[in-house]
Amino acid sequence: MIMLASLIPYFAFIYIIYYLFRKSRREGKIKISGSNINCCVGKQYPGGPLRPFSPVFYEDAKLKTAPWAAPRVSDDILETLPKNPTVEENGQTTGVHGRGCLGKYGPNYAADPVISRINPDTGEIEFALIQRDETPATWAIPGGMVDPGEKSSITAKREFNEEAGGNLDNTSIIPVELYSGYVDDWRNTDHAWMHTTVFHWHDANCSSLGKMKLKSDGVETKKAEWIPYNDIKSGKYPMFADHARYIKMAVNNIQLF
Ligand code: RP5
Repeated sequence: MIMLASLIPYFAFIYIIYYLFRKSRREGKIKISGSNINCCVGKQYPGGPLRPFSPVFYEDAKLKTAPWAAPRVSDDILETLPKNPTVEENGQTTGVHGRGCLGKYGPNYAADPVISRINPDTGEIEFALIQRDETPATWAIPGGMVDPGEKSSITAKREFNEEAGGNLDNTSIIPVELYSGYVDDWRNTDHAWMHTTVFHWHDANCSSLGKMKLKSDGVETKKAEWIPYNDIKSGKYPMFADHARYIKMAVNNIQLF
């Protein structure tokens, strides 16, 4: 009995170490491969390209209080949730279990407004793009997350107005839906991924939307500009996620006009 009692501090020590280890894997910053990771400030992130190794659990500490985030589920429930379809297909992993820094388990719905014009002076196709305020500061279609109950076509307009300082509310140009599905976004994990619907407005005569002066919101976006397609194609403006693919779809759509 006395011998067992003398082991209590030893077991308590082991338990505290185990508890701290589990906590550090679940919250905020974790160390993986020598990198300090905090995905929500856009530094480094263990997700991204599929890797055939054991994933780590990661959920950003901000998710605990963010109003847009769903409540955290237990490990047992997590294992029963639908998996990232790309992971399922390849039998691999993104490297991350849990939500990473996305708010919801499963698909996280976004909408992307692609706005193009033909520049009357150069005859070139140009796109209304923003530079995201994160590192690396890639260029992007000014899209964003769908609010609860919102239609994705409304989200696309709202996000464009907010992030690029334009106005899509009263345009008579009818948008074309170019794509709806999975996004190859660096924030994807095995249990949470981005899904977007892409809408395309094209002003062939540069007589309405094409005349808009763009302006960044100074919060999520650093710059908002009309960018010639040739410069996007040449790689001068590194693009966020799958956005170069959506721009290419829009160019194919313009050729049908
Ligand atoms: C991408 O993330 C989508 O294509 C959309 O443009 C964007 C939405 O995320 P936030 O801009 O809100 O970070 O996957």
